[in-house]
Amino acid sequence: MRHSFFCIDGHTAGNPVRLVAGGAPLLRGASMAQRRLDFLARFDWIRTGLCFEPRGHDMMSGGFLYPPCGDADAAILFIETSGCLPMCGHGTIGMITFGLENGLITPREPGRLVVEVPAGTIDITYQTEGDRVRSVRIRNVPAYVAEHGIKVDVPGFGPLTIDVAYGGNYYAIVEPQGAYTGLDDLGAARIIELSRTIRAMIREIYEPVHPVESSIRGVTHLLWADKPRGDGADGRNAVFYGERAIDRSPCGTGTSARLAHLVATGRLAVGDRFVHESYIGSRFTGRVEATAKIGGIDGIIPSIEGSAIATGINTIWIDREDPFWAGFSVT
Ligand code: PYC
Repeated sequence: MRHSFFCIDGHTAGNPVRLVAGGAPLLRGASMAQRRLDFLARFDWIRTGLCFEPRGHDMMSGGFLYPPCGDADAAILFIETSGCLPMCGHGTIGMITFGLENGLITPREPGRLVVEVPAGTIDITYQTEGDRVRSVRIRNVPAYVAEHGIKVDVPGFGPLTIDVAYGGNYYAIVEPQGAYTGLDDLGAARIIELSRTIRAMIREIYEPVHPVESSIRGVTHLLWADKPRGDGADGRNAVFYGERAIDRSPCGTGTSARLAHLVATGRLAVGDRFVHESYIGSRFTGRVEATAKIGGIDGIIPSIEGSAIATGINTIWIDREDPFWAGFSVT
């Protein structure tokens, strides 16, 4: 049996976005958080088939547009090599751009959208020029610091002190210290190798659980923070996800977590802007929009702004006669 998925492929700030415009399964659930669990239980083969090799690769990421459960313009379910994320910033920027440019999303009010994602509801504003969407700004779900000062002694590298912050996913944030002197001194291969070890070490001793939505839990991503490289930037980062991926974009949920972290440690305040560079030098503009409470915990409402480009359309088949119909991942 052959399943067809009609995709618009592209990238946000260099990181891939595969918008699956046709072929989404019908999901059960009264919220996107419930629909995410239903998808994982019954349709995870679609994610692995579309994201893993041979149809995808280590960084592959994207999602489906769904009708909203409540009073929103649209809903998104994210797929990625590491699972179905509660929220994905670069993915949202890409899917909203491709959805608007191709008539898949019709805003009730031009320039604004309310979108349901598994992590909550996000507000979007966007700028257009003719038929093109030039930028998308996401007022994200509340972000907060979940834990300060986790100590790990990384074999072959040395001791690190790490904070964990939430920006739609939980991030272990590694700032320059000890043997970590900056992203360029490490290089991509070493960042990936160390990130896998550090994430496993943190998972053994600590599991964050979202105070309001308990299906969101666990450290999934690592954010290596660094000083900026280009003019006008305020910081640079490399976000590790899945098993071998470094986000090519500055990472929307990572930037959100980093903003909460910088506010919690007194280095940013409400109203501040933070231009974040990625490993490859692409940029998002982050802003600290407001303070927030997350189940009684102090946090912020972050926003992230960036742009995306479609690279083509792609009809992908998952054919049950293909020995690799559900994809594979080489570890
Ligand atoms: O932009 O939020 C993001 C993201 C998460 C994982 C990769 N990108």
